[in-house]
Order: sequence, then C-alpha cells, then structure tokens
Amino acid sequence: MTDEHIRLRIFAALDSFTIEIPSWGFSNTGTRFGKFLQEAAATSIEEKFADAAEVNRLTGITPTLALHVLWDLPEGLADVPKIQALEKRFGIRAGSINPNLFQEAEYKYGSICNPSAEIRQKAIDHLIDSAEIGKALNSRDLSLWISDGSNYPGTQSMRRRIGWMQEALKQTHDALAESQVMLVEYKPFEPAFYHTDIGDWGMALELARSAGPQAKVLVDTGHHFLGTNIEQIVAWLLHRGMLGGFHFNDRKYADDDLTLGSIDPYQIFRIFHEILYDQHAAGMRSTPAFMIDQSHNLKGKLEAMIQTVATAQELYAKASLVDQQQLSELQDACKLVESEELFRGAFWQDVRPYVAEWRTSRGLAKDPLHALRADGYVERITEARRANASRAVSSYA
Ligand code: RM4
Ligand code: MN
Ligand code: MN
Repeated sequence: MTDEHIRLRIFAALDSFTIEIPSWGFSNTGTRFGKFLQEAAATSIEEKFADAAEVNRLTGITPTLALHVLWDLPEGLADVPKIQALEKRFGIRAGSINPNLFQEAEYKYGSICNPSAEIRQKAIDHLIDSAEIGKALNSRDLSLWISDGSNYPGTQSMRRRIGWMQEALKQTHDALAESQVMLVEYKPFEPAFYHTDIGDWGMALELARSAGPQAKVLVDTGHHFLGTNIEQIVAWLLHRGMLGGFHFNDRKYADDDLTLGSIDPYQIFRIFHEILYDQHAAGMRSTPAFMIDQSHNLKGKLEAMIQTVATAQELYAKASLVDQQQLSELQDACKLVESEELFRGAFWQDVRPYVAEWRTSRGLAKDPLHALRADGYVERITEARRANASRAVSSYA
C-alpha cells in the first residue's frame, strides 16, 4: 500500500469513528480494598459534563456521555431538565442510559430475578423509569447490566429466575419508544460467585430475542473468562444482526476495567476487524454503539480517558488497513502465511503519524494527551475541586 493509500483509508475510517465516554470514568472509584481519592475527580454531574467536554474538545470524537441513573440522575425523571441544561452548556449530549439495580439493600438476593415479586416489581419500575429518561433525553441506548446471581449451589432456582428475567425484560422492551434500543450486557461472575443470571453471550442473546426486536447484546470486553475468543462472539452477533454495542476496556485477569489496549491491543484490533469485515460483506455500516466502560483508581481520570480514546482511534485506523477483499481471497485459497501476514501487517503499521495528521486537518490537537498537559485543565480542576475531594465515594465501577 502506498503512503497515500494508507492515508486515504485511515482518514475515511476516522471520519466516521466516535466513541462514548462514561460519566463514572471521571468520578472517584476504587477496589473493594481501598479507595484512593483524587482531588481532581468529579463529584457532581456538572463536573462530569465539564470533564467530558474537555475530552471532546481535545479528541473531537466523544460527543456523548453515558449516564448511570442512580449516580447521575438520583431524582430520576425530575433530573432531566438539569441534564438538558448541561447538554446545552457543555455541548455534550446524554448518551446511553444505564439503570442501576446493583447497589440498593433490597437487591441483596437479586433485582429482576429476586424471588420476591414486590422487589422484582420495584426493579422493573426502575427499568421503565430509565426508559422514560432515555426518551426525554432523546438517547437511543438503554444499557442494562443485571448483576443478579447467587453464591452457593442449590440456594436459588436458576430456572425460575430465567422466567422472571424474561418477564422483566419483555416489560421493559414494551416501554421503549421505536427509536430506542435495549442493550443486554452479560458477565460471568462478580458480584455473584456461583451463578450469574446473564452469565454469557448465549444467555444475553436468548434474552434479547425473547424481549423483542429492539433488544440487542452488549459486549463488555472485560466480561469473559480468560482465553475466550471474543472476536468470534462478535462475528456471531454481527452475523445474526444482534450486536448492539461494546463496553471497551482492557484487563489482565477479570473485569479489571483498565485503559484500552494497555494489556492486549491486538485483541481490540481483531474485534474492529470483524466489524469492518461486516461492513465490507454487507456493503453497509453496522452501527454497534462504541462505548468505554473503564474506571481508574490510580491514573488521572482525564489522562486515562484520553489514552483510551486515542488508543481506540489508533486501533480502528489499523484495522481499516486490512484489505478485506484481498484477505478473503487469500483465506479461501488457504494461503495461511500470506493471510496472516496481511492481517498482522495492518496491526504492525505505525498509524500514529496519520492519526496525528487527521487530527490537525480537522482542527484538533495533534497529540491530545500532550495538549491536556499543556492546557492546565487538570491543574485548574484540582485547585477548584480540592475542597470536595473527600466527599463520599459515590460509585464503585
Ligand atoms: C459492571 C458493568 C456495567 C457497569 C458497572 C459499573 O461491571 O460493566 O456495565 O455499568 O460495572
Ligand atoms: Mn460494562
Ligand atoms: Mn464491568
């Protein structure tokens, strides 16, 4: 590929690449052992919007902010006008709406899978309220992560819980507007350690199917057992038209929520490749939601977010360099080494100069991380927020 050819491909790919950032990535979080509070962490929804606006100003590709209902709209629908005012003030739109069914004391034995009909109803009401918030904010994705599960064999009926969950998801789906999409996330363990009611993509797929046509599966890259072939799951979901979106992050062991590509950048490249293959094969763009779900206990919040956004962009640019047509021909001719070299060749291409050029040509900072440091934003917010830094930790993402 000539230099010009590479540039054209990368520019075309980047022109349509955006990624959603999570409000909880800016607030103080921690491990179950300790919380190391950061003076610059956001402790209010205003501050989260301000931080998101700074990331978008520097990268140009993060126009939306994912919201967690309990943390960001504690008053539910009544908080919508406040969010709308923040959208205007900061030029950032509300992104996916994330109901929260994992924190309140009643949910100790589950939310929509709780044996108590009363508690299940409370959880369903929260899901439906969250759908209403999505409607009011014109947000497409209602993103469900159900933490329900049990810790010891024999203590809960996995079968009855399937039925309760189907019922709850169906009711939530029925409450959606036509423009809304319901995303069903899965996770093998944690907080439950014996069984999780939505433990893998097969369960999520079945549940999405039985809920209705607007339900799709959400893949969080940290929610798999080690060794799982995540890109194959992505390929299957694309094949069935059931891939709703991603929560991107990286991990070494489990749901570590590390910055993207810090451990295994090739993994993310392989996932992007499947998405680009789908676009090539289907002759159209599939539109799974690209979202970040990370939390950083030690790294500065803004720096970590910008690192992830820039890494996602670089890996997407690399994946765009795979010549899909040529690769398909090599694969069908079983030219193993040639196929592999073509694939790996794209991964090993240093795309950073092209990405930097793309940014400059679009009036953005050439190196957003460097620009963040030069700009003094972090120093300013550290100073301004210092007094609040010791406020209670609101989230444990
Ligand atoms: C979960 C899951 C959800 C996220 C919460 C905070 O492990 O990844 O998507 O909202 O954490
Ligand atoms: Mn997630
Ligand atoms: Mn997670």
